[in-house]
Amino acid sequence: MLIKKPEDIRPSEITPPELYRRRREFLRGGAAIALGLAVPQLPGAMRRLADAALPPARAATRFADVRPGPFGTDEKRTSYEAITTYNNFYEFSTDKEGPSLLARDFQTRPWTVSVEGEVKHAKTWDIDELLKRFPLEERVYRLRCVEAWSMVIPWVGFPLADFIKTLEPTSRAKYVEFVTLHDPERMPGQKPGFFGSWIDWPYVEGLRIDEAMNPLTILGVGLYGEVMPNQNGAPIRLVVPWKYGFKSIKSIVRIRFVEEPPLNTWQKQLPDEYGFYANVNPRVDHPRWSQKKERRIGEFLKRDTLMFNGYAEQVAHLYQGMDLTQYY
Ligand SMILES: Nc1nc2c(c(=O)[nH]1)N[C@H]1C(S)=C(S)[C@@H](COP(=O)(O)O)O[C@H]1N2
Ligand SMILES: [Mo]
Repeated sequence: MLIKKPEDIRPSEITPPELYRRRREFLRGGAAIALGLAVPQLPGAMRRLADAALPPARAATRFADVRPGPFGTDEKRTSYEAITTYNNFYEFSTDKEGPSLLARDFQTRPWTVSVEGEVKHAKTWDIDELLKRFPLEERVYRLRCVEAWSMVIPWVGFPLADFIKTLEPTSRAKYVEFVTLHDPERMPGQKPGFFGSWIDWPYVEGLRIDEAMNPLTILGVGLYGEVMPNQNGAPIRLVVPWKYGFKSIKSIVRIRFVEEPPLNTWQKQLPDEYGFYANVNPRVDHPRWSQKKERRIGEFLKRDTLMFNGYAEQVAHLYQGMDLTQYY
């Protein structure tokens, strides 16, 4: 989101000092190993240089069994480093680098996802029970942010449709609402008085039931074959590749089947700028900027943005006969 409020402050100002110290120590240790130098001998300036060059700590846990999934692009994948240090996750920071620092110690176990509303089998699922139940696939998808940048991310996840079929939605289930964790003690951006306090937490998103059942839609639990980094929405997030990135809600704790379209966070915060559908559409500009082109992270020249982010073949039929300038 390109929204800077006056109360926005840089993560350096909100990072608890002991966290900053720990990060510096951690980085310095790593830098020393990388450079083959003893820590105390590193002069300050050089140490800072080495710190800046270091990638963030990597979640080392690899999934044992991930089969290749459909719809993959063979475009160049964005680097792990860029995917995990250039994030939008306002529960932690409004700064792109902020979530990678501030979500480092976020605890994602125990974690439950409650299924509620218009379904036969409402129940609270333990995340590890979900992971055991559904076979994991790799899906290499483009992600197009409404801010006009994009990435190619090799997600690990499973089709949301597989999950929904087991739940047996009732005939009244027309929409699905997704909700992120609301816990200001664990998500500093949710604390009153912090940079994110102008947002009405928790973060909410919604899909029409046929969008949720589309084979492109997955619940993501990892990337590059590894467990989802916290800053990318651990332990479980939505991935809807034909819609602007903000629909792909992170760190989900509740999935509710409802009759009416849920009011999603950005539509609620800025109703003149964001609607319910948020399909990637180069022909419908954002009121404050064009959506015709995008900057692929890691590339210099801008690319043309594709209708439905290049997934028209899979999803254009969902919107047949709808005026997409009205339903944006
Ligand atoms: N709960 C929550 N989910 C969120 C966001 C957020 O701030 N909070 N940001 C969204 C936006 S604007 C984008 S572009 C994507 C970014 O996902 P990534 O950081 O994994 O690339 O997450 C989306 N999901
Ligand atoms: Mo975004």
